[in-house]
Amino acid sequence: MDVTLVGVPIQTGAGRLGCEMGPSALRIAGLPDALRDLGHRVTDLGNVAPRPFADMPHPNAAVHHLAETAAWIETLSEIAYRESASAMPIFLGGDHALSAGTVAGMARRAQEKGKPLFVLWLDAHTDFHTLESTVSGNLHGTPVAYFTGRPGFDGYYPPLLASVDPTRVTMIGIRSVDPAERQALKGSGVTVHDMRMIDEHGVAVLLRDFLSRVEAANGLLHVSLDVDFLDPGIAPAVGTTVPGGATFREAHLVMEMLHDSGFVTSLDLVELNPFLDERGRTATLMADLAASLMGRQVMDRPTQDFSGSFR
Ligand code: Z70
Ligand code: MN
Ligand code: MN
Ligand code: MN
Repeated sequence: MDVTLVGVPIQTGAGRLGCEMGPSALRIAGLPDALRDLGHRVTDLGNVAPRPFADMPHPNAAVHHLAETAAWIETLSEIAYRESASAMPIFLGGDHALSAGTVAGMARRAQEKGKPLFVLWLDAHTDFHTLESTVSGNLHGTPVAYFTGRPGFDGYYPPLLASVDPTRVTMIGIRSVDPAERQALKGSGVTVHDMRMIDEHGVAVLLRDFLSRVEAANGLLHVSLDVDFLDPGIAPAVGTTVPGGATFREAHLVMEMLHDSGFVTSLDLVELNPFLDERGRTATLMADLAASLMGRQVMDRPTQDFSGSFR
């Protein structure tokens, strides 16, 4: 498969600094070579930069870095649309605000192909705030509301050329939802599988159900993997740790099932904050999960971790 890696050193959407080092850490963890070893033709565009921006105040005083984040979103929407014409783009984040752009661009691509776009959101959070409802003002809490076409972004984020039908969005791993998000999600059509659902049914049942809907509709599938989908015990490199996340085995199973489905057309790896990592273990795990999604089998997982070494 042709794969394009896009480094996205955005950190303006998060509440603390460090995500801008995410793309470097994912490369150092060996992601490009792991994909090449699987037989993919990999082009790394390096790190990209947002278009120029000017100050943009918002009535919600909590909102911070709006202009820079909006510039990133516009740039990334164009890159996702352009690159997906000929390859599978993999976005190396960077905080989760980047997905407002990548998913918007993929929605445009899907529209042009006459196919529906499905989104699998693997996250502790629903990221369903608008610019008005966010309390923290951290814009990584807003991408899903934006790309599903909720009002509240007009004149701030770039105009949506194509939106994602909320009934085609499924979230797995959810365990931290703000009151305004919970209210907005009710009746939105978004499928929210919280951790209790995983515990009761097993993640495979939930994912199989979603994948059968993608298949029935012959859709494109965008996967957005937030580091905090994982339990902080195995993935400590996140700004806000939320206990009770997905295990190593659950996360790998999700990736392996996604690979087997053959539906995934684009991927975000987001919220890795290498400043908070322990000897690169979270970066290594994220690279390992991406390799599993791209075809690495359980029996082929490396027995030892040589990431970060020259070879
Ligand atoms: C909360 C907020 C958030 C991380 C997303 C959390 C948002 N709903 N935090 N990802 N790490 O601040 O809006
Ligand atoms: Mn936050
Ligand atoms: Mn998120
Ligand atoms: Mn999150």
